[in-house]
Amino acid sequence: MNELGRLEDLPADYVQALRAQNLVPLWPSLRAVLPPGQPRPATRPTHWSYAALRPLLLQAGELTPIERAERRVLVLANPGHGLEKMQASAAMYLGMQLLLPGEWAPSHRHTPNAVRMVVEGEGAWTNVDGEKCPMRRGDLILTPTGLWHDHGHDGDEPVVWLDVLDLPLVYYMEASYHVDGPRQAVKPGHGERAWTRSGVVPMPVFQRSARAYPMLRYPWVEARAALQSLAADQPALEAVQVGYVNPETGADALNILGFYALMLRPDQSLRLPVRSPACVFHLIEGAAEARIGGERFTLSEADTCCAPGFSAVTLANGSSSEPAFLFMADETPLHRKLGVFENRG
Ligand code: GTQ
Repeated sequence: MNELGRLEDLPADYVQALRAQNLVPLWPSLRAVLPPGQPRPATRPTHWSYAALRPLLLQAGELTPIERAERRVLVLANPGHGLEKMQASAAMYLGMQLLLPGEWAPSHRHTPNAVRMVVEGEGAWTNVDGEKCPMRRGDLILTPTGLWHDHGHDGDEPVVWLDVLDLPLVYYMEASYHVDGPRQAVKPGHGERAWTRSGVVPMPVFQRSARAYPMLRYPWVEARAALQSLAADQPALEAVQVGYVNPETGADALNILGFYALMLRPDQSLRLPVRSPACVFHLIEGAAEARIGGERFTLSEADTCCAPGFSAVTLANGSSSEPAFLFMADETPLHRKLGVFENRG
């Protein structure tokens, strides 16, 4: 590889003359923007302990009333990007949101897509496009781009959930904005009831479903049962994994980020293929260890960690008697659409 010329090699008055015309020489920066062989992600392997963040989140509940916060969220920021960027990876944003009994997070809609992974507490709900979705531990609830949503809480204990948004990407695209709106009336219909049985689906003989997103709530009881059935049916299967899809099209549930649930059998250690997208792991149930690049994280329930793209990841169940269940979010749909997806095995 040739040693490329540096900026300092050029006469200062020449560089100045370029700058005056909004011109920049490529060659001093060529290797930075096109590094050899593989990208150099800013995203760092990072672990967020729920035990450490929970008291700080509850403290936010005392310090800032919901009216002053709109969304009471502590952002899980990746230090590799700089905390102020509020990114977990290039395309993913993660936040832990707290809603206290009786509180209401007002209705709005925005261009970034969001999902909620419910972490703890009973009695909260999200109204998405008129569908009132109860929030139970492990449930995945979509708020696709442009749909109205508000969060309410009729229970009597704090409710916490993990928000995953494609905000960093949409913001980078200069396409991020929100609109406030009135409280949304609850409409009839629950996607997960209509799409509830394997192998048989609603047949819109006269009319295709009017909704681009026919299913908004993916109950954990169903995803967990699917993983256990899969594991029982295929004892030799290494990766006991399901993906959250749009049941009408079979495509990824949302356009930009992908969502999955994974079961590790007791004592199982699973090496994941090295792939281009960054990936987030959130432990729903059990105990696990994540080895990401040279880092090693012990995950307790509700812990979250992040792996940069092109990194070697091994997940291990920390129990010899119980399965472990993980929720995963990644940038695969985006990479595929852009044509840059790679799986290096
Ligand atoms: O609940 O609508 O973590 O709009 C960030 C932005 C949550 C939400 C976040 C949001 C929301």
